[in-house]
Amino acid sequence: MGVVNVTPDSFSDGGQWYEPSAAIAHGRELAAQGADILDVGGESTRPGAERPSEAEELRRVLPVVEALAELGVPVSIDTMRPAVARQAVAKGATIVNDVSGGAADAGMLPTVAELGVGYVMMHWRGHSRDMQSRAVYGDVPTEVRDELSRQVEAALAAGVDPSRIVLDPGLGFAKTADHNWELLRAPDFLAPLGFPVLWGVSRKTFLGRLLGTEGHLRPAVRRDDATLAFTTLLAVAGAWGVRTHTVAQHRDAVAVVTALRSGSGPLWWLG
Ligand code: PMM
Repeated sequence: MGVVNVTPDSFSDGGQWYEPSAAIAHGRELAAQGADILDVGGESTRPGAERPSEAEELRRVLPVVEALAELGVPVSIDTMRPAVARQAVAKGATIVNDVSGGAADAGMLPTVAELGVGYVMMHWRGHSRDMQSRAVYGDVPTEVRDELSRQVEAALAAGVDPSRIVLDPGLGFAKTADHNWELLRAPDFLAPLGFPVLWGVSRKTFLGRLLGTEGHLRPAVRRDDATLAFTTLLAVAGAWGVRTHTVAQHRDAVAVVTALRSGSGPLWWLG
């Protein structure tokens, strides 16, 4: 899944693709590099971010969704708002990527059920403005799994088709670096729920901290090689997908893992 942020303030690529024409060109480039999905978002979720109005979010994303849907690559709309989801689907999006997993707006689950589209449900505890105050866990994987499981129950009760659901642990959302590492050390922790799993590791701050020197974070655009290491590991671990800011090298990593898997005979390190 290639990221197309139409925002002035995302931590990872803030402002770079804010103009619709730049975002469309960027999406085309990611598609040419082999993205399986283009994820278009108009709300920055970096810690501390204020929300744009619904009208502003629509203004940012709709022309980009419409143009990219014409490429024939599935487009997901990264939104917590049912009205944005509905209008983006009318413009050609076929997946709703909801970082709140249906928790931010009571209208989202019935809307997704009605639209009959794919639904990425991420683990979330609250809006970005103050989410890091909610980064308090006893056992991180168990709590993330239990909370996602409750959201899935709500989605099914609202009529969402279970075969269209993908789960996402929500790295960095109400989670410290240590919490992220704990989840990544147990990449199959969501397996008991029985849904495909998407991971959003790309350029996140915990990588900046790992790679930084003398207390300075490594800048977001120089975290792609570390992200690639995780794409390879997560492909080995059986992830359904990864959400990344660059695509070409991630495709190559997935091709390597797929080729190893397609041979015969035991491959002990692929599990
Ligand atoms: N992370 C961001 C935005 N949307 N969606 C999903 N499903 N998973 C994520 O981890 C996720 C997301 C935040 O960062 P960005 O600046 O890279 O878009």
